[in-house]
Amino acid sequence: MAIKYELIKTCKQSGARLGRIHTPHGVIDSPAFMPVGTQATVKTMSPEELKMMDAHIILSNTYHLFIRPGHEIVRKAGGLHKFMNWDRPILTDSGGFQVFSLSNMRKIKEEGVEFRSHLNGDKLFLSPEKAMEIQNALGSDIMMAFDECAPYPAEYDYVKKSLERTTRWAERCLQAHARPQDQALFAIVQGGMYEDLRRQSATDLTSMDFPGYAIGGLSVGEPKDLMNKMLESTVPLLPAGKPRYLMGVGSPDALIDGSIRGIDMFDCVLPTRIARNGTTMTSSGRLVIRNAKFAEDFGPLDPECSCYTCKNYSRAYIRHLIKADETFGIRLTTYHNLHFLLQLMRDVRQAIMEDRLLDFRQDFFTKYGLFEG
Ligand code: PRF
Ligand code: ZN
Repeated sequence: MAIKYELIKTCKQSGARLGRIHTPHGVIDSPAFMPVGTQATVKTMSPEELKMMDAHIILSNTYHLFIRPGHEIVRKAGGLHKFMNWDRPILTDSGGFQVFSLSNMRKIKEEGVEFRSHLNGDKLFLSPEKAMEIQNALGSDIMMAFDECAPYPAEYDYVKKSLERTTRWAERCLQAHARPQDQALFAIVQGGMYEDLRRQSATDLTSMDFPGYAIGGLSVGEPKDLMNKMLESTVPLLPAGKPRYLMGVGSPDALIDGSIRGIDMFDCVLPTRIARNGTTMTSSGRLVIRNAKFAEDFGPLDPECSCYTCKNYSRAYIRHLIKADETFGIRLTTYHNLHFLLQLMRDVRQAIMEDRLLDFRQDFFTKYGLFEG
């Protein structure tokens, strides 16, 4: 087995899990947030900076690296870790989701998906076997099965056919996986917003014994309550001895609410994406640094933050950089936002340790300005 999940304790107040995920490139404390490095880089951050903020794992993408530079080049470099100079764990998404969200003119068949590159329109093909070949070449610690994320909303009959195909694809991924000894392949539960389909997907996939399970097809535009309901009907069916990963979720409230429902891993482009237009997350809520009211504000982005950005630079300076289109401005906001979410997860883990995650949630939501429910 390429990875091992070690359950340290369950929060008596909330049921959240504190754990350690052991991988060939080191240990991930969980619940964990994974910064997204789609194109073999977490936009504007060096690996040294990611280590300074103590990121344990990053995520990268099969779809993007397949299109450019091509997985054979990454293989020749000695794998993705060497190629990008990151020696901690890497998880790669399978391309399933990105084919649907980015490419044009895709055709889904039993064999796989035909699509056109979002870069130059080239006709390309991804299948379970191809997604495994690419991820085997990249050498990620955790690989994802090739799936279809149904849109929201979607008809019951469509979602049922789609999840059943995703299950058959997961079986083919398992068959095609060439490096199970040093790369862990996670299956992805789908089923749209239908509880019985979610249960069907979870039951069928867990009978196949993957080293970890992801929950896909959520955070696709549905209301928060609906996502939480889907989690509540899915997570209890997943094996307790393996990691559970909620894909594409990363707003502060969803990280806390997902942890409470037994999720161990999360990823999201949110902190890096909003940083690039000058939006930051702080302990008292979101702050748009371009705003004129910060022109002469010489305090840090977040007075409660201990990150490199907040220790050394003011709101006024960062606002100036962003308005002047200076790259250093978005580097500073990106560093802070990633540090903020990594610190949030450290706080969540501490709260689990002390059996007080529901109290922590209440305090955090109140301060962050999220209405309570
Ligand atoms: N499948 C895959 N990647 C994903 C998703 C999914 O359903 C989502 C859904 N939020 C994000 N990333 N393969
Ligand atoms: Zn900061």
